[in-house]
Amino acid sequence: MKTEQHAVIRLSEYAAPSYAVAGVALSFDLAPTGTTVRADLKIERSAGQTGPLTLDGEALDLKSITIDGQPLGDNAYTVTETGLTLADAPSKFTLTTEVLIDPVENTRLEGLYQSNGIFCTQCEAEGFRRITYFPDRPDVLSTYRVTVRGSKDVCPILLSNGNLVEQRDLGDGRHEAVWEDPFPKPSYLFALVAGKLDSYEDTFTTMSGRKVDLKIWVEPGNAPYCAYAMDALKRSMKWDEDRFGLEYDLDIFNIVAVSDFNMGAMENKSLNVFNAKYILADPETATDADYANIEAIVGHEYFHNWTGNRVTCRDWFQLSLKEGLTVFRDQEFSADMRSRAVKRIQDVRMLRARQFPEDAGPLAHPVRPESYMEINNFYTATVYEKGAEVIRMQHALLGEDGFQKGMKLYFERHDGQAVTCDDFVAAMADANGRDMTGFKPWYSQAGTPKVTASWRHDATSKTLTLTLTQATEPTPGQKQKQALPIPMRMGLVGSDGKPCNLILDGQDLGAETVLMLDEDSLTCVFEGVDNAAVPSLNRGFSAPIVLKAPYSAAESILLMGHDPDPFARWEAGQQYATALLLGMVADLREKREPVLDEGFIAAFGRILTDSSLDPAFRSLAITLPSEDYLAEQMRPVAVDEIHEARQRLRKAIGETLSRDLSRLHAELADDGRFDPGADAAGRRALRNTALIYLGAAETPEAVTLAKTRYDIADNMTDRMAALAVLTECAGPEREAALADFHDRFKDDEQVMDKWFAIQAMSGLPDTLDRVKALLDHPRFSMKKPNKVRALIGSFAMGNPIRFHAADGSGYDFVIDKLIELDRLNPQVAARLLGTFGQWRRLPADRARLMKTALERLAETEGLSRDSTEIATKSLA
Ligand code: 0A1
Ligand code: ZN
Repeated sequence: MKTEQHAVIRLSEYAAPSYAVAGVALSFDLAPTGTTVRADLKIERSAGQTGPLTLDGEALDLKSITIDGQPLGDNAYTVTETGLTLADAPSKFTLTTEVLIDPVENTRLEGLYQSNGIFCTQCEAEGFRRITYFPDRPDVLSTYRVTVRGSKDVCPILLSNGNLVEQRDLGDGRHEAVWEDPFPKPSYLFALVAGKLDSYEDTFTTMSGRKVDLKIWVEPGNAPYCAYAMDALKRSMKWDEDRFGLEYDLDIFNIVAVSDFNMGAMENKSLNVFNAKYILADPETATDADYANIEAIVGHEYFHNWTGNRVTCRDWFQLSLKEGLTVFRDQEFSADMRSRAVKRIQDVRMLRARQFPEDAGPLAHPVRPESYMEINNFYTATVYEKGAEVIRMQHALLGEDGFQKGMKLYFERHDGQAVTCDDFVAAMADANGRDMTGFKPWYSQAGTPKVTASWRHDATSKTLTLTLTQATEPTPGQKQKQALPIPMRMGLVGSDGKPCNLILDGQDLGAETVLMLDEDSLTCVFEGVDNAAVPSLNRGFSAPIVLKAPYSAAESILLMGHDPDPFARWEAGQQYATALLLGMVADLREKREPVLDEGFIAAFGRILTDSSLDPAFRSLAITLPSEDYLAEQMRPVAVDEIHEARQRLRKAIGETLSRDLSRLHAELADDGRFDPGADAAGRRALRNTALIYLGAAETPEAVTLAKTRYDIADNMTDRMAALAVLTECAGPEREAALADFHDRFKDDEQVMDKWFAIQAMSGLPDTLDRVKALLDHPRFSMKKPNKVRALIGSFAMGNPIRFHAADGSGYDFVIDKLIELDRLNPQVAARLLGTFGQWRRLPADRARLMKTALERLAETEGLSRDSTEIATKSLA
């Protein structure tokens, strides 16, 4: 494999920039295939620095270059594929370059590109170098003045960061707008958008009484779908003031929604750019999950204004400084807006589904990685979601007040700077007079700690002895692991279901405490425990660990029914279900009839019908662990048996509880007025979970019920739930519903993604053939990341049984497509390729087939740096 051409960048080799760029003036003459970019950079050599000046630049056609207005001779500079070097630059000067770039040919969607005819930019992490020559690194902060010129017809709207300071007609059918951003920023936060756009407008008055104009810009006709996103934005602004004391700092805040975008959204200063799926919504086109995502992502990007923009990262190894912290903030925002318990369960499910496998596989890396080949590959669940857990533990350690004191000091010290994760921890420590050095290995050590718990009750001495032991498996490049400080929130639940008081060393700690496991092992002796109480451990998921605890079925049932911590109640059910399902998998492998545990189904039934519990919680509590989660628990992964066991248990639950499920399904019908709020969404979730269990029985009545629900649905949540049931049941109802869905929504980009995805995730045997046929659908395009993710991504990541087909056809199909995609959009290709890193955990035949497919991709001529890094590490 050809890896030698791609250099490895290391944190240990960080060097401060040798030049500063105080001011940037850019002017763009927009044209689809030939946009001219002129850049005037006020450059100054940093004190004590020597050596040449190198600017990054890729795919740029340099037309002219001057220093202080003087043209440069040919040997005064060198241009390579990656940049421009000035051997003898003066210590202070203005560099002016003019380059030509091609937005239409830009299928990578990094730098300046077109999405449905709209010009837009994506500069994080290293896209700015595809716009102009520049020291494209986050620790070079500059103020920007941006002139945008374009045709009045094609680009009536011209946007960039900061304030609009001038606007004029140029007379020749073109016009220009000048934008100035007063806040110094790194190049990755630059943005420009131009095109035919409609706006949805509102205002927000900040806590100091400043009026901010809020505008959401969308493709023509889409303004009516912005109301929820706007509401989420206003609530985000208010929440950041109330909870963090952080106020917005400009008089204008723009959001643009585009159809083609590599990620979810981007926090460019005062000009956030969003993947349209995280802005546009109405009840007929968006599910409750879509609404919740919109709220979270609008919040996330807005919160970056302080955590990311005002204080940014010194280098890309520090990415979690802004991402982990901002995810923590958006999680807290959603928890404050909705149900905290439900949000926590959803976040942990996501962490387990995405981050735990990453941490246990060939791409494992610390929250603050130590090296990379391509930074785009490090926008990972580890940097984001585990990073947020690392912040959450600091929050738990210091409490809300202590944490807020730390945030205040962080901004006092570092506003306007580019800093490190160590700087963040130092602010937390200093503001609270605490030594936090012991906490830092959470940033530098990869892998999920496994904590094993055991306990013994002694009736004579009335003590319960609890022992916790931690260990972390080696990860690539990190053989030795150290013990991490693990905060374990816990309690004891008595056999009567009542919480016990915790008495340790004669001290009464009340009903709950946080044990700190900061060595390999910890033993605690709880006194005055008169019955065989059950430890309830890692409540609220207080640490991102795998917990192995030897609960009996009876103990799990006790916690499911009585644990005062809702997360722990949910978790008890999940762990019970996992043990049961893994037992069934073992039976199936041994060709024994699997045992269906009636006690478990009855416990599920009690939760289902417990009307004192929040419906959203009930819906989550009776959802079985996913096939991927179960796969994580065994080596090698018994793909078919896991699917079979889960199907059988779902069916048994559906049949055993059918009366309760049908009754609930009828009772929870809404009154016809759609309300996107969390309570109404929770009722829909429980009702649809009931429908899905009834559907699992695959009886003609269940299919009819699903078809009826599909036909009468007046919102997308209900319509998709019914369609999900039908797509698993071959027959005329399925075909009729899919055809109807297509006809209703064929003109809606976002909704068609759902139609592609649901078919790609069907467990029916003809799925791969269908997916292949859908590649030719007029709405599908390999140049559109959302379409690729919906069809190919959903098949590879959301359909274990078909992706892992025993003959390797799923692997071959996906690899063929990723080879094709890598030439168009390496970033998106590399992201999907990550799933091939799991070959080692599969049984030998499948492992060989998956590995062979991956090797075929790795050998491809001209493979991108992005895919090369993922493939090399996955094969190592
Ligand atoms: N900073 C953004 C995510 C993002 C990262 C990279 C991108 O292109 C390579 C685009 C967006 C966020 O956290 O929302
Ligand atoms: Zn972010």
